[in-house]
Amino acid sequence: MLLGPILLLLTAAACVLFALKPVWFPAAISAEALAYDRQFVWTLWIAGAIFIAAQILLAFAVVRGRKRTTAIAASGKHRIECTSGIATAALFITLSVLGSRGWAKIPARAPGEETIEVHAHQFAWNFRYPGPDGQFGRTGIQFISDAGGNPVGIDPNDPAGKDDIVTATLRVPAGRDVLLLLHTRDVIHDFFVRELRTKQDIVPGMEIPLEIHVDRPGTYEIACAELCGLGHSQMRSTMIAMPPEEYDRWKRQR
Ligand SMILES: [Cu+2]
Repeated sequence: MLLGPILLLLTAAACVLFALKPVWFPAAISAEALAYDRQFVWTLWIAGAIFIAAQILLAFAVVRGRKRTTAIAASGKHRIECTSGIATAALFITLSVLGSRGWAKIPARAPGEETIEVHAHQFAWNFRYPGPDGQFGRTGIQFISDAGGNPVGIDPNDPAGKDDIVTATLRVPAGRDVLLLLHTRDVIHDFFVRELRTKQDIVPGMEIPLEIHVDRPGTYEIACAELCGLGHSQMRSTMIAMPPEEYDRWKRQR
């Protein structure tokens, strides 16, 4: 008899937590992140409604059926099984189609965008800007030296690399398209900024493009979202989205 009310109480508590949102996502800072949030809320409402209905039904069945000592065969009711199966499939296919449309809207490479290289390794991030000449210098594994101040491995013999800027903090211009070229020198890492609602794996031997467009200036955490070794939890950095003029000034002064 008690199990029914307990189920309803747990359901009500879960609803209150979702309604009051004591812990929730940080504010979205791009159009893609807002689209993600809209999709998330849709999914949450639908899943929430099904959850509540299922719990009420369960509590009802527990209370009503408590005196029966023999189980009733639930299988063989083809109509109920087929209807619920088809309804569930239709719901999840619709949700995933809607979600993939949001994902597909993330723009491909746009002309005139700011290109920045992201270099991950156990357990730190580095960022490289092409400098005033607009060209990245050649790199090679043999030139990588964390102690020597060359974590990216820029070839000292290439003049194009002389003006490259290498930092431990990612600065991006707010309101402009930014193309991040993701690299890792050891294992798989994952570039994750919560406010962008974006996670992208970085695979050794590949250059992975990631287009971002930050609308709101501010300071945001970059975390590695791939368990990449013992120091994984320490692998974090900061993304500073600056007003475009301020960003240009910062780059000139480097
Ligand atoms: Cu990592």
